[in-house]
Amino acid sequence: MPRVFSGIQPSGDVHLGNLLGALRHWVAGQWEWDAVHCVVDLHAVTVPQDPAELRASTLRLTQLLMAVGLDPEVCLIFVQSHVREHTELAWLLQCTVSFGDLRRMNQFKEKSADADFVSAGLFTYPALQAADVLLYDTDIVPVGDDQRQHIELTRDAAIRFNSRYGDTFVVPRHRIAEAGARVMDLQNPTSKMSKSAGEAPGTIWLLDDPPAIERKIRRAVTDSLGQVRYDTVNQPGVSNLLDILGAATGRPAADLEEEYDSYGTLKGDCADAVVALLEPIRRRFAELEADPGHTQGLLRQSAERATEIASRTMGRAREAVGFLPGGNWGW
Ligand code: ATP
Ligand code: LTN
Repeated sequence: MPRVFSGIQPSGDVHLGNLLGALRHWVAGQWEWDAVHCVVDLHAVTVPQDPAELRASTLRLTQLLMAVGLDPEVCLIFVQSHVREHTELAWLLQCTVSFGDLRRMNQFKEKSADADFVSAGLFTYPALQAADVLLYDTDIVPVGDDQRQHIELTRDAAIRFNSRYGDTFVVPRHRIAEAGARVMDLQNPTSKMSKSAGEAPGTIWLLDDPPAIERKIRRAVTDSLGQVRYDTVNQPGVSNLLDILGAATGRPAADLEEEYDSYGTLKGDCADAVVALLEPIRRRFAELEADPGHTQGLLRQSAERATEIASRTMGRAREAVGFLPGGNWGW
């Protein structure tokens, strides 16, 4: 069975873009593939984090993943820092990708542009991401459109490593679903909805209650053209609402435009569809949140299973590079 791997950062609460662009495909994929999903806390510390908040959001994100429908009995859900091989392979891959490759990464350019402090880790972040994927012999990486470049870099890193040192890694490919691949901020529809950079009124959080969802969608920025057209260049706000409605109801956004002639009815239907999508998630999350020990127990077991796979791949990589056996962990 092909393996899929994907990661999500505990850098803030999960939003509608994460759900439509990534998580719901992960949920569907767990039945089709051998699925591995990771809460990537090592990635989150590329920018400063409050330690207590990071701990809490790592647990909370795990619970949210289960609330959206990832079942730890069906797929593997684990925390990145619980498996040391991620940092170890990241080093080898930092020595495999080039400075020029990393400098071209859009996410680095966006995240470093207005930052007072830019860590070296933010720059080398894609090498850690490549390590995540390659450690699990991944065939397919389901992500939103913003991650396309990172997965291409991962492929290049695997190909370069294999050609330098001999066949070591499976070369993965990305899978970007069309609908919901790029949900935009409701207040700023030319920027993607984002956990860390999002404007509160422009971001729908998975745990928002129905009145908050309705208010945010009612106030979403549109335009003064007065026509409902799917045109992401001239009508980014309206197109975003059509995208969200389409992704939430399973219909192509471009088909929906004919059914609406006012922004008010489009917003009303969009809000109803999002409320219906998020209500069951909120309910399941409340149950999981009430028993943190249960989630922590599951994470301990999944760290063991993940380590088994990752340590095998890491052993191959160490041998391929030419490291002398003799480490005190049995290598
Ligand atoms: P941050 O703002 O901290 O970078 P993020 O909101 O981009 O966070 P990630 O943890 O980086 O979220 O991404 C998790 C998954 O959600 C990835 O597969 C990513 O492609 C997808 N994703 C993130 N934002 C969107 C969006 N606005 N629309 C569709 N998919 C998205
Ligand atoms: N960089 C990704 C999160 C991420 C990831 C991964 C996604 C880290 N490791 C491995 C897919 C596969 C992001 O910012 N969304």
